[in-house]
Amino acid sequence: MNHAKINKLIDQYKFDTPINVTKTHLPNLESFQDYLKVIWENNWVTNNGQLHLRLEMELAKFFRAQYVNLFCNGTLALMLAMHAARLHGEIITTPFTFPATPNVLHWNEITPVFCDIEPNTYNIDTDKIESLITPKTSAILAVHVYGSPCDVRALECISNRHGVRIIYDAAHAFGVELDGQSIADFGDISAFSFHATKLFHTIEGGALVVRDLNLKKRLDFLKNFGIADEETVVTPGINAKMNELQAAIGLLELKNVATEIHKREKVHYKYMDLLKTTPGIKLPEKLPNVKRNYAYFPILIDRAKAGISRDELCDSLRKFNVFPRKYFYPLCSNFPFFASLPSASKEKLPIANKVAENILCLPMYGDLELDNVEIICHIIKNLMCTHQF
Ligand code: T4K
Repeated sequence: MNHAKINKLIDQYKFDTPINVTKTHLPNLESFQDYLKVIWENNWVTNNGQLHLRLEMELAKFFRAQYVNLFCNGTLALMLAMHAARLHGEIITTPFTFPATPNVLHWNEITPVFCDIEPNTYNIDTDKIESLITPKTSAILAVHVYGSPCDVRALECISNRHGVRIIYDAAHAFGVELDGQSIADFGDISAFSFHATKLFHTIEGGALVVRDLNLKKRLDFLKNFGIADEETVVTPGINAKMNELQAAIGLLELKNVATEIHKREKVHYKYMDLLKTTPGIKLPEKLPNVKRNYAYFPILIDRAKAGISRDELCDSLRKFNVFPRKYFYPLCSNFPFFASLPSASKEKLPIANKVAENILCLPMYGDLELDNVEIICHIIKNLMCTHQF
């Protein structure tokens, strides 16, 4: 590594303000204040308020779905999805995800069975699922990682063949369509996260899209302590309700989704264009028949060809005030509380382990200026050269 060259580069290209992996989009303050006035006039701030109901309806339209259920965050939404669907025993899932995915299984006293991923989309490898099915398997919990759809047709076939449910963790997939169909149309339940880091958000929040009215009703009880009416508690529920301030942000942010996706698309193709001939960098795959949402921009570094490792690149970029993230490292199957599971051994998950060691998500958000994308790519290419010598 040539320290003098790197220091010179830092002097030239260091950003004055940090460029993070993402930047929360906030609605216009005055329009939020208008909603605050409504909330103040109603004197109703949570528990199935007017804005909450409106957001549920607008999202049902957006997803072209019959039933949408809102929650205070995506993790509790997913946790209650498992509970409401009465899943038990073992669930086959991907290790290459945010900790929330396998953690909700633990909270439902379900054993995660980790399945390796496929090397292009980084989603669960459907060819490797069936050998993991046992009499205890009740479902497959698949994640549309970075918003790339899983092989939903193959998963549907597996579900029909073995009588197991399919639950999608669609935390990253808001607005994605496959063959013209909303991503929420597949599987038994799709769980979305509306965290502030997502392209559509309610500060904290989440939603489940379900197809069955009984399931929707059960979820309504489960997120509200199991209360059916003032004198009836039907199930040992929990408190996972979305409040009116969150719903107000959601109603405003929903209007911005199309613009946000369009702006991200430009950022995506700028990166693609500038990095396409860079050796040792695997860029996001083309996804035929998919309307993408450009939620993340993951690159996979091949140290031998790039001349720099993922960790060296990440550490060096920080010196330029650029903060990419190693989503999803460490791999969930290597967490101390999962590592002793038979399915968690590294030999059984070679691709997931390799991807987790080499992946880096570059800054991606609608307001990221294209000139800054150019500078980031310039820094990356220069770091690769300076590290080689
Ligand atoms: N399933 C999957 C597959 C998920 O990825 C997630 C969450 C879930 C389930 C669970 O959904 P939730 O329960 O969260 O609704 C972030 C998010 O907190 C998390 O929601 C998300 N996935 C995950 C991929 O990313 P961190 O720990 O990386 O966030 P943090 O605080 O380091 O923020 C990242 C960057 O975002 C910051 O560098 C700057 C920017 N940021 C962040 C915040 C909080 C802002 O610009 N403004 C902000 O207010 O987890």
